[in-house]
Amino acid sequence: TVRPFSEIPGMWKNSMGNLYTFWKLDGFKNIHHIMVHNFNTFGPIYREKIGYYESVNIINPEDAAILFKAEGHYPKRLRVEPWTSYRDFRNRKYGVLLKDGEDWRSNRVILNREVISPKVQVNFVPLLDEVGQDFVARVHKKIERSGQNKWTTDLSHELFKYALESVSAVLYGERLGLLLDYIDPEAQRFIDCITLMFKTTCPMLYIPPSLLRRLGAKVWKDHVEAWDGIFNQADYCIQNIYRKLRKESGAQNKYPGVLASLLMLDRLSIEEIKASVTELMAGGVDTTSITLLWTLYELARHPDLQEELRAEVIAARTASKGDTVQMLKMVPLLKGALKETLRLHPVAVSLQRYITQDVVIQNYHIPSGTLVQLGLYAMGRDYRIFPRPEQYLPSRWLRNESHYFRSLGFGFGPRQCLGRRIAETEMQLFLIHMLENFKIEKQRQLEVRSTFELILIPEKPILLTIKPL
Ligand code: HEM
Ligand code: 2DC
Repeated sequence: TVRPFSEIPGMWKNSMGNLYTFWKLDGFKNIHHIMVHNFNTFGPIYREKIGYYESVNIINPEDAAILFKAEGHYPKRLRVEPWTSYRDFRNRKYGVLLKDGEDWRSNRVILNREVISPKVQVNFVPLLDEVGQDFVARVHKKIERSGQNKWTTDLSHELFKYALESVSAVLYGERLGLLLDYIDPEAQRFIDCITLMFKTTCPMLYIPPSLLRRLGAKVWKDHVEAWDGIFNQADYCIQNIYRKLRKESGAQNKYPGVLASLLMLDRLSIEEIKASVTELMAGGVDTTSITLLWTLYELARHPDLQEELRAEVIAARTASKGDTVQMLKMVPLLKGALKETLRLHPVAVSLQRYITQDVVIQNYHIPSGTLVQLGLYAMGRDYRIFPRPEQYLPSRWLRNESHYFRSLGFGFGPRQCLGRRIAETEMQLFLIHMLENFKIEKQRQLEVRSTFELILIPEKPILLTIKPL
């Protein structure tokens, strides 16, 4: 017989006490480790209440399947209150990230066509390939200048620029020039604002932003300043394209980018286009760059695997005879490596949905309307789900190990990551160019853990040594 909701194990009775313990344990930074600990204590399902927000947490792929089958027609995830508060405060429209219900769906359907349909990926490849080539040229130059035939560095800043250059190329059909020696200080400021925006979101997840605003808290002020910086820079880029489009007459043959395509399609209002394009631009920086950094870190730790991947890439280059789109279909192990990176180092600590029908998970009844969270980080490291989870094994994604609801780094279903195709293409092309040109090495055999700054990021800088082949 099915057990009632009230019997789900966990610490959900003393929510303010939990908030205090959470605070003391530096829970903000360790949310992912705390979730692993909770699954070890309570088993594969537990209930939790921290401050004002309450959820049921699950870890098994089979349970994730039940969760996503109950997400309804308008899938809704946990609302990031500081983000909506900022928009309310400044009177800005929500983009697809923050919308819900029919408003979300009608916008998302139109955006899907321009951003993640397989049809448009073909347009992105040449743009992203060029950015990849420029990155490699820049690294060669850095190596030359070092005079040591190698370059040892914390690559994160270069990767942020690579990611912003890539997503901008796709959105605006134009280059910002971030891989040149002298870059626009405004673009650097945009990158810094995104980091600050993520960082200042964390404490406000558990304390209502409206309260912090009335108290004049520094964290709220910093958060507003960060979003202001993001919106101003995005506005500047969008205005620029908008003006050009109005001046130009007649159809161009060249692919004009996502923004111009949306403007010409004329099915969303300008304000709606602006809101979603700003989210895409901001969402496209830290996510892919940090995933690439983790991948390079893993390749440096596994030299044999690095050679294997290089061989695959070189063979694909030859076989595809200069057709890059074709080449991307011939690198299964490289794609496995990216999945493996997101398994061990996911960007999102959890996936969440408010379920729209009653379900039974682990033999407990869960009523419609409950916030259910899948612990993505915890799932990726559980030995019952992934054999030898501590090992970085891209080939596990090629073998007949079960993949059922196990590759969820970009979320699932109609509410999954809108930037997924851009991210995947951009990351695959980056790795292809890096593997064709350089050997990646690492200083010492140091383990780097994750820390939570809304997204999961390395707790300390990762130093890599890059050598020409
Ligand atoms: C949503 C992960 C890159 C834009 C999401 C979600 C995840 C995610 C887990 C929530 C999905 C769900 O609830 O099912 C990632 C990862 C990335 C990445 C791992 C790279 C490695 C990007 C990029 C962009 C982007 C490059 C923009 C170009 C968005 C947007 C949403 C989203 C707009 C909200 C979609 C909606 O609510 O309809 N992402 N993301 N992401 N992501 Fe990404
Ligand atoms: C953070 O408890 C932890 O892709 C919270 O590109 C639950 C939660 C809700 C939504 C998640 C968020 C977490 C992590 C960051 C995500 C976000 C949805 C989209 C966002 C996963 C897990 C992200 C990084 C977007 C951000 C776009 C933004 C900069 C405009």
